[in-house]
Amino acid sequence: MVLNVAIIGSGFAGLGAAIRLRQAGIDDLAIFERASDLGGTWRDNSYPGCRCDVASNLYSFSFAANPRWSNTFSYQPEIWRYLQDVASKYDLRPLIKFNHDVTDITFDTSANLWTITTSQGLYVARCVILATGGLAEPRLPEIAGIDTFEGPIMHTARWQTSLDLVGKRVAVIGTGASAIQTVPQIASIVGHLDVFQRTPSWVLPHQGHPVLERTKRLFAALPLAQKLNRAYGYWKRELLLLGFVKDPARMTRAETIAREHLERQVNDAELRAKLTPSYRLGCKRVLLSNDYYPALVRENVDLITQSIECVEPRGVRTSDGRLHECDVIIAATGFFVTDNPMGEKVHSTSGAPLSDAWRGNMAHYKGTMFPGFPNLFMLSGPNTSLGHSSIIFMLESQLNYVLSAIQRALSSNSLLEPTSEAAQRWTSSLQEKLPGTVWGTGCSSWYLNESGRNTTIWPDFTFKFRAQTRRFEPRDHVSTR
Ligand code: N01
Repeated sequence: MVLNVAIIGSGFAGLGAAIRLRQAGIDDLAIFERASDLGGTWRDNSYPGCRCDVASNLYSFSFAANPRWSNTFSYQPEIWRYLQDVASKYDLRPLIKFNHDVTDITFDTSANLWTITTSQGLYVARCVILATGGLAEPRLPEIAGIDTFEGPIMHTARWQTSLDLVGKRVAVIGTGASAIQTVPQIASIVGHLDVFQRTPSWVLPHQGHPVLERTKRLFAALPLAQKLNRAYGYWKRELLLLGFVKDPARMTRAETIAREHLERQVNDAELRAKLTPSYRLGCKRVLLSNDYYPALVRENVDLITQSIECVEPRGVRTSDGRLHECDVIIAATGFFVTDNPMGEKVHSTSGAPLSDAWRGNMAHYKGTMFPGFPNLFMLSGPNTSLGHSSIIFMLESQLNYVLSAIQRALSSNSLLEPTSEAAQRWTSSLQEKLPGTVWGTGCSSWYLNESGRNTTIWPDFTFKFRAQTRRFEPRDHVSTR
């Protein structure tokens, strides 16, 4: 059977795509999911303390509000449950082919169809939506000798609940968003904790708090009240963009707040100095926490800032020659983002891998379509991530475009792809803008690819992206039958 649309991934993006397609009357869909359950990054990141740093009223589908969020900034179990509830409400489970790992997506020019190779066989589809996400492939650190470590090594995105950390000597490598959430949770149960920091993060006070029962009742009874709350949160975040994009010097005020936060929570001047970043706030992801610094000042916790020389069977050796013995290593070392292996599995009509778009060797159109990839769409594609607001808003914007394109492609039985000129115009305008933003102020981050080019971030107001993805623009595409 030829599918109308093959959706790869069952996280926020994949589920959102299936809902919108079905609402538009498009059937013969399948969602391919490599795991045995849905939820994407919110299924995989089950480490203790995992929480979203965007308020839940905004970090959820506009068409599926949840009046029962228990916290203004929800923890992972509740977000994952939300996705399960959405899948049930829209009856999506029958569409999902679980345990189907997609290994190749190639366009068959003789049949004008996409061939999707999975661990459980071949499928063909008229259109493909890649909803595989940017934070899907955990990156283990490349450290000499890491394979020789005698104990377990666990990435935060592959947390093993069966691994008992109580009383153990634990090393956490990395101090990004995942580390600062999990360190406070495990610090009180482990015997000793060494936190290996390569670059300090800017940490702002967390504003999250439990939602009052009466607020939940209000949101349930009066959906407009929740919509207004969402709109308020949205516009407050849009204003932040002035600092991120228009004038990074505006970040000075937030830097002062972060420094005061650090001073309030850490008395030791030497430790404070180690924790003070030397780059502009916002250049790397801004972190929110009220319990990370207090965890670091605990008796049983050490912040190690000497660089890691190697890993040995009994622990981590730093450049000062010291061996930090440990029983378990936790890698909070992030993800393959600009070098996501998925990009190598998808090929254009001429055989070029989609990963070229992240490398900066291939222009993209609205982060969603690519010349040479007819009827193929990517959600959370190049330059659609954000440093200041909710990625769900961007996803829903992309879905407007994707839906309008797929309706046209299916109804006219045609193949649509952006012209090289339109894609080049789009990509060049972003690349002209990005160096002047906070992400171009000279730090290393997962927003930048190997050559330092930012192929990740959308450098403008999100409402501008919404306006530009409102509907399919025929003049920017070639259509063939
Ligand atoms: O990963 P990261 P993450 N030796 O890449 C260090 C989302 N997220 O999983 O900064 C030593 O940010 C690396 O050091 P440096 C969110 O978008 C959201 O924490 O490169 N250290 C860094 O400290 C987030 O931004 C939430 O010098 C090494 C850390 O590891 C994104 O996921 C929660 C190393 C990696 O930090 C990724 O966050 C969790 C090495 N060889 C995740 N290699 C929320 O919503 C890497 N590092 C709050």
